[in-house]
Amino acid sequence: MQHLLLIGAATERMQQRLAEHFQLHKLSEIDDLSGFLTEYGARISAVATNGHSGVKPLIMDACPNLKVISCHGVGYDGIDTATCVARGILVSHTPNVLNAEVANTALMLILAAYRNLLGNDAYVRSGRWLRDGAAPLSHSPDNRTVGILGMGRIGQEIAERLQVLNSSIIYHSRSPKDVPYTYYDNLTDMAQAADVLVCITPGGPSTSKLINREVLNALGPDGMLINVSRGTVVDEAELVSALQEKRLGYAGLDVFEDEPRVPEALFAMPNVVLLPHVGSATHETRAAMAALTVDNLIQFLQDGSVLTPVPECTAI
Ligand code: NAP
Ligand code: 8YV
Repeated sequence: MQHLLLIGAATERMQQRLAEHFQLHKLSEIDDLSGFLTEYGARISAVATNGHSGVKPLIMDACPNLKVISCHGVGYDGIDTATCVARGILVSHTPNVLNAEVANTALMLILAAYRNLLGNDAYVRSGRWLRDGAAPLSHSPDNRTVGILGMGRIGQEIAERLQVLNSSIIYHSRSPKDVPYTYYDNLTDMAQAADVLVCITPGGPSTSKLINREVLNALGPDGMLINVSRGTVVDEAELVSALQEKRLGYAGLDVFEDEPRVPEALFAMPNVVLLPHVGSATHETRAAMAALTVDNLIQFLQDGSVLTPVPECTAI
């Protein structure tokens, strides 16, 4: 049996399936990593991980016969694909099976922010409804112009689901896509035209801090920023000051620059909705992601290919 190193959490079912096909080693149960790598490093041919944990250089270097990395998640910014390509290591990820869930999360954040879901819930629980009467009015999410940064698999699903709110969809990516929405080749111009800006690009250097002061100012004091992509896409310090100075109206955030650390300045803001990176985190979707993570590895055992390679590895 080939040896597999499991990095990060995995459901019981996923662990069970991995153990049926591989000699399974769980990083979480290894006390002496350097001792483990000395003994098993050369025997590890497969890794299952997630996009955040990735595979650290220490492990990459100590596993010279690594052949496949299966990422549980569509984003794989924690995996050094350039090194993988150079070493002939195949990398797979889990696209599409989570599109609907992440799109639901974006919609949930838009609705919660406009309709003051958290404030109204607190209004009931704290007894203010009884004491003070009707709650203050909120704003409607209907008929808004929504700018999507990243019109890929999930971006397109978000656009489709936004039809129920009668949204006008505009978008920005590096190249126009074959979609019935208006393309902006300039992100600031799109922010200027949008009521809501939804970030759903990959993370990594090419998208680092795309949402900067200029973009936030263009979105404006009534504007809303939704981030379900990666925290690195937004300049978080600029976001906090835009909200503090009321240059931005609302924010709905599932991801942060330094997770699980979230700027405490955001905690007291009633116009901000915060989630602990749960865009895909339902039992149903995580089961589908786990199944694809393992299926990729089984496919590799069968014929040396994977079902859903990351684009960098399609030629391997
Ligand atoms: P995808 O199909 O590859 O789409 C990514 C889109 O981003 C493409 O339209 C791409 O178009 C655009 N893009 C890439 N780099 C860009 C740049 N520098 N500037 C502007 N646009 C850029 O990916 P997906 O499956 O939709 O997933 C997107 C990301 O969502 C993942 O990589 C992950 O980081 C995040 N995600 C988060 C959660 C969560 O739990 N919150 C869950 C799943 C995924 P161009 O190449 O033409 O620019
Ligand atoms: C998860 C995600 O946080 O798929 C992604 O890119 O961000 C999420 O679905 C994670 O990757 C699960 O391991």
